[in-house]
Amino acid sequence: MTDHSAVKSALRKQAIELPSWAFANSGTRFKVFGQPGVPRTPHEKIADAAQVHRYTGAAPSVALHIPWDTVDDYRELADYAREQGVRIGTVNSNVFQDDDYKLGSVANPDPAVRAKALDHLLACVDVMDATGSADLKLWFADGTNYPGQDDIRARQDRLAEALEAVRERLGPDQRMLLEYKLFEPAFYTTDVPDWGTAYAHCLKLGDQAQVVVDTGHHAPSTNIEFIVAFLLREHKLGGFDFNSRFYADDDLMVGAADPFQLFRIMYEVVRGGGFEPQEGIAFMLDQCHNIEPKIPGQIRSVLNVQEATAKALLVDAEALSAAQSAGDVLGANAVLMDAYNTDVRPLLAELRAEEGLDPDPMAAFSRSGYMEAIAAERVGGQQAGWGA
Ligand code: AOS
Ligand code: ZN
Ligand code: ZN
Repeated sequence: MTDHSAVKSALRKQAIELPSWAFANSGTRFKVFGQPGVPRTPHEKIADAAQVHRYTGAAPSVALHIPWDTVDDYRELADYAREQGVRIGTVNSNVFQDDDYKLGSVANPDPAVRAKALDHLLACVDVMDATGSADLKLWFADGTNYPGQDDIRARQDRLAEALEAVRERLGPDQRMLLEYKLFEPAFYTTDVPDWGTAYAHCLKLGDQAQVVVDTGHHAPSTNIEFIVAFLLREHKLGGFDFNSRFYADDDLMVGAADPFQLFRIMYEVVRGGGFEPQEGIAFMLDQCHNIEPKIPGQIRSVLNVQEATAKALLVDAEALSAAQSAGDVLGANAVLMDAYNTDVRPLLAELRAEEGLDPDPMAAFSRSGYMEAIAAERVGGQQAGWGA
């Protein structure tokens, strides 16, 4: 039998990072539905994120998105986060919202636009220096819409040049995490479309560059856990952007569309030693709550990651390995499915009680009156894409 105290102690160490933009208004290209009490400033986004940590005990950091979270004094913002009981985590760069970036950012054919994009990336490292953040997350909307529009190879050269300049700027304890995405907003070529491209760039860049797996950024039916296993084996998995999807980059709550896939991913993380501090994997959420309330949406997402992790930790490694060595196909599959089919909610409730938390974070937050208080206090909440 698996030892539950080992499972609990692994779960106690799990830290899930929340995206500041999940607390702001968001929507599709058709409509942004405003919600009452939505944050008006980066400080208010951090205050909301702190609520998620307060009730789950598992979300101690918040990722910033620059320029959406622009402030005059980032040290003060980091102090404020600490006062709220959380810290500032990954800094996300944004080189996609300006008119200048119509044909791309760091891979743009125009050297002036490339220089502007690189300046922004370097400015994001300045923000990291001020907040004490270790990770810069790079996602590029760069690509083309039509065959012949630009030179695919030249764009790779331009991208590589910018990435190298960012790497040179990093401090010794900082990393760059390169995120790939199959398509969107570009529809013909995307300059970092898959893990192979991201991995090849990161290999050239060296130890301070690693790949981010956003679970919504693949072609349908892609075996994401294989990618996780491979990258982890190569020590090139920098982190996750967790969310779930039915069709494209839906950014729905993680574990909502396919909890079994999330379990399979978490199993490969456990199997590959991905919870060991030396792997330094950042477990981030990248989600938008377009129609559901945002703070409870984030709490639910954290609980979903915890549940998948608990199940992955429950896999009987010895029994699995014995069945695999014996070529016992059905036996090996049964070991994995036994863990997946375990109801881990009582175990997690017990763990929370031991930590002095309410066993039911959703209910506890709902009772707290926080949602009603912010709805009354805050008027004019911001859309995720607007700087405060
Ligand atoms: C975009 O699709 C990516 O997932 C990025 O991580 C992006 O920076 C984030 O979703 C905020 O827009
Ligand atoms: Zn992402
Ligand atoms: Zn995305």
